[in-house]
Amino acid sequence: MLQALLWDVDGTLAETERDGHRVAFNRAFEALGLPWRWDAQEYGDLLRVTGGLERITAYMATRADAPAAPAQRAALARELHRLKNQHYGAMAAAGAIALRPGVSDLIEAAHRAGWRQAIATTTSRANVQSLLRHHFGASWQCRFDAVVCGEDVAAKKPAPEVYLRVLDALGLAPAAALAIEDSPAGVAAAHGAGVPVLVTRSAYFGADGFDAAAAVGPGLHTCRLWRPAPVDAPARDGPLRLQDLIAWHAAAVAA
Ligand code: XBP
Ligand code: MG
Repeated sequence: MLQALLWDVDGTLAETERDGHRVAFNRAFEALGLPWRWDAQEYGDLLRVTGGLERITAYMATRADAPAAPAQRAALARELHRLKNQHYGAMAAAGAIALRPGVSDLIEAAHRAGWRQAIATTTSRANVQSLLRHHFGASWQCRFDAVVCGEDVAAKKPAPEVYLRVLDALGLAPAAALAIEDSPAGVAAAHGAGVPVLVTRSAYFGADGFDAAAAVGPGLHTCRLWRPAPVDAPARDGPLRLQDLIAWHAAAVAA
């Protein structure tokens, strides 16, 4: 039986990658006088590396104008990541990063129904806090029974550790939960932990296959264009309902 929703953050709750982290990285480059700039398309390729610190470190390995000495390069990566998170926090706090349509309603519906909910993300805790405090207020943590972030794990997604830690915190078996993700790395992480997963397609992963997912669709705000389709979807319009999630989860667990 479905007892908990496990939410990914970046790409799932909001288009944080394109509209938040990317922009904030560019501001950090500018602040340090670096000529590097990431446009939306290049950033999509860079997302193959999960974790902001890991991403900038991997990027520097491709740049002739990055510091050659490993210690200097690592220090620059840390400083850029710190500055990036500072800019990201300011943007999130100012409301510059909107939640994706349907996200808030589904979180509230699950909360009212007494479902347990958790955050399972590879982003830094400070970033999660700034985004959710802005959208759900100072008491945002009341909606989530566990919040596991990038700092809490030794191996980020696609490793399953973040999901295993959330399950442990909730005291639940994997089959009692449903993950909501947007990326191949996120789906692999949930799948690796044995958690059925729903994919809400985001800006950067619109064309990926997601064979391991219980259902794949364009967003939580609509019951249209989901595969498989919600049971009575042809006869209705509007957002996904908790019943749709229950049905997909049951089918995934039975498969
Ligand atoms: C996605 C990530 C994150 C962000 C950047 O996380 O890989 O690393 O791109 O955040 P998820 P940080 O989809 O699991 O939420 O710079 O804080 O790592
Ligand atoms: Mg994501």
